[in-house]
Order: sequence, then structure tokens, then C-alpha cells
Amino acid sequence: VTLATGSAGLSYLLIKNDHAEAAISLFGAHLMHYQANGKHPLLWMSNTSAQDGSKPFRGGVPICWPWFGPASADIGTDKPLHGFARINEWKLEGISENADGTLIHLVLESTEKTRELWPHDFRLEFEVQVGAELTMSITTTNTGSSELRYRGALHTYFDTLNTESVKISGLGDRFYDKLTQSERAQDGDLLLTEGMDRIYTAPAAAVTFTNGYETVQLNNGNANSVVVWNPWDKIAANMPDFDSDRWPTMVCIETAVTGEGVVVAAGEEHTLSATLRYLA
Ligand code: TA6
Repeated sequence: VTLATGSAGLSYLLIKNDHAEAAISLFGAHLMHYQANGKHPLLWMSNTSAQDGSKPFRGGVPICWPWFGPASADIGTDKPLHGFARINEWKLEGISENADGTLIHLVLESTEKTRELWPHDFRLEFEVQVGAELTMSITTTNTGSSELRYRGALHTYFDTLNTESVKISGLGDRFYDKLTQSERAQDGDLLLTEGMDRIYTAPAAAVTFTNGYETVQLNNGNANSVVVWNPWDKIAANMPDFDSDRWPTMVCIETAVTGEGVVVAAGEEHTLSATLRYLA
């Protein structure tokens, strides 16, 4: 593992072991690259993403926390979209090698600045195991004296060959369609035939997908939903940090806590996790 500094001064961990390679930015605890030996790179990253910390990275695995999408009215709708974990500098807490690869441990703790955005004391830990499999987890510890409620996501951008080759199984039979703001039914596997922004609220514990290169199983731990997003041509063209012609080569399949969220009592913790394993 080496610690590198980008041209704009941000710090990155570059990981290479017998099983895989990866890159993680300390800004946002943002996994930007993961490639298992002999496999295609798993994550999509925009070439026009900000690299200087002025905005969250576009691509990889943004950590949305402690809310998902816009904050609720009680927190304040003027607050940053998808929370503040992805726009803060995290602390490197540990690096260890094990039989399965490398384990990286990063931490974000409440400060005066975070309490202005969200009135809670917390410790948020991101652990990522880089091996032939990839496991990511975020653990929310309530270090305050009253309960907290959070929502969030491992907002993973997967690289795809093209839209036609994407097929996702295990999403469950229903979703909330953010585009039409309606509850809809899902019949069988999902194909990427149009722009979509969907919250699947009854997913199976294991979601399986093909990205046109490989078949991958995504095991979600303690998620209450899986979000699927592709902006399609027009919305992509309107996002300055999203390469306008590369929307057909990505899909977000996000391990999420949405809706009522999760309540964490004082002194307690909650872990949301995603494990990615190649089936073929
Ligand atoms: O997870 C889907 C979503 O919430 C979409 O609504 C879309 O806006 C996307 O995330 C990206 O959000 P961002 O704040 O990173 O531009």
C-alpha cells in the first residue's frame, strides 16, 4: 500500500496485493478503483470528475451519509445532497494484510462543523477489504447521549460494456420510481432499457448482475433497499462532471438505507455492508 498525493493535493491509498488492486481517496473515504486479477475494472469513474475536493467524486463508491438524497425538512433541505461523508477528509486508522488481501480502515468523527450540519455525535468507520472479493462496510457508532437516525448508501458506480448487456436479478417485486414519483411493480430481472432512478424496497439479500464482462454477486448487509440509477443521455449531458457520452457504460447499484432509515441508540452501532464476488 502506498500513500500518494494527487495534483490537487488530495491523498490517495494505492493498494496492490496478490489478488487485486484498488485506489481509495481519503477525501470522502472514496473507493475510486478496484480490479481483481484477471477481471475487468469493476468501477466506473467519470473522466471529468472534480479532483480537488470542491465537489464529491463522480464515480467509484461515494458514501452517502447520514442522509440519502436531499436531507429531510427537520435536518434542513439546504444541506448537501447525500450528506457530508463524501465531502470530508477522513482519517486513516489502519492498514493490515491478511490471507485474503488488504484491509483498510478509515474514520470520520463528529466535529463542530459536522454538528452544524447534523446535531449528533458520531464515529463513522469505513472498512474495505481488497482481495479476490471486495467487501465494504460503514459502521455508524452513536457517541452521543440521545438516539440518532441515519440513512445512507454505498452508491456504487459499476462499469458496464453497454446498456444492452446489463441484467440485474434479485431486486424484488416493487420499487419507488423517483422519476415518476410513484410506486411500481418489478416483474423479474431488470434490463437497462431507459433512464432510471429507482429505490427497490424489498430486495433479496443477494443481488446478481452482469455488466457485459462478468457476472457479479452483490451481498448487502443490513440494507433496507437497493437503488438503481442511470441518468441516460439528457440528464448526463446536464451534469458538468459526468462525461456526457459515457452514460451507457455505467450503472449504479447502491446498497442503501432509505425510507425511515435506521435508529441507533446512544452508545450503539449499526453496520451497512456490501460484498462483491465474481460468479463468472
Ligand atoms: O442514487 C441515485 C441518485 O440519488 C440520483 O437521484 C442522482 O441524482 C444520483 O444519485 C447522483 O447524485 P449526486 O448528488 O452524486 O449528483
